[in-house]
Amino acid sequence: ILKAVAAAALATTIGLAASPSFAQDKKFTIALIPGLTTDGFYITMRKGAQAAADALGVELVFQGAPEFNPVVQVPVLDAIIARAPDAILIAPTDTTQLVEPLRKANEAGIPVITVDTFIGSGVYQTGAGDADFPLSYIASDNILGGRIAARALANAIGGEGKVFVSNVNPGISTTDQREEGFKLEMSENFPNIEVLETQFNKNDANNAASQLQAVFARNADLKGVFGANLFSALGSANGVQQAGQSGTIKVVAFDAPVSIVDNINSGLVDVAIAQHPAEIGYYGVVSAFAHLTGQSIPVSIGTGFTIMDKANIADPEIAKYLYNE
Ligand code: T6T
Repeated sequence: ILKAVAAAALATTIGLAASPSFAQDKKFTIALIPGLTTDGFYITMRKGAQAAADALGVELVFQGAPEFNPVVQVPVLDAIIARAPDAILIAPTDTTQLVEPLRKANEAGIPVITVDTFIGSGVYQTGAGDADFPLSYIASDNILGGRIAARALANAIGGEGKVFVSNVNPGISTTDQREEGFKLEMSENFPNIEVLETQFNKNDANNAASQLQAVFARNADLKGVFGANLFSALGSANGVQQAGQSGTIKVVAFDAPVSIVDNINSGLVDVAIAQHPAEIGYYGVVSAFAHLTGQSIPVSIGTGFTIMDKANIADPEIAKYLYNE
């Protein structure tokens, strides 16, 4: 018997040595469902996810809806569940409306990891809430991001005057937290700044542009705007330009599509806060793979920011964080 065990051990050793170090008998399929497909943020996330999938010999399926909206995201999720992938990475488009649809995946035995956005409170695996079943949450620290935006805007307007937040829709974890962080920072540290009512643009840059002009029409002394995601920021900047207020009404942008470079160089946008979506995608796939191969994984992974302005945007170490299109 001992001989047989030794032979088996030897075979295993030889088998391992002869194959690439991470080779798996089974090729895992990991699905990535973005908030929407036509957004440089998620396109860049996919690139990072694909890099990890290639490194680990995993098949990555990227499937999403053309709009950031739970009504169109849930059918995509259902279709993915029907394909029974080994794991699902998803940016849920609503903190509550995706709970039950994702529970179906969990109950079907498909591990769920949320990337960028979360469901419930975003605190998972505590045994407490009924939305704590995802294994991990991999994302930017969006409250901190909102605080950084507030400091940048306060600085740009000299610490006083009226500003507002251009936001997507209530109920999205990321943009809710950015607004929360922005308002906390303003109320704690900038008593001479008045934050006007938030304008919700439904992730439509055209809405954001007309809302900017409507707020300016009601407040001729408007000093600045915080665009809380890519479309909010681009639209707000367009609105400022259309109102002939470029450089006068200051714009702080969350997210960093390539088109932000011209806006920074022209002075239309003061600061852009780039997230690191490729990292989110990369570590999403790595975490799913680790779980599938029997490793324990962190319940949350925080990725960083790169702050872009006129002084640093030409630096390749900064510009490499611009999003892919
Ligand atoms: O800001 C990102 C993402 O973090 C957010 O959840 C939704 O909007 C973006 O995709 C940018 O459009």
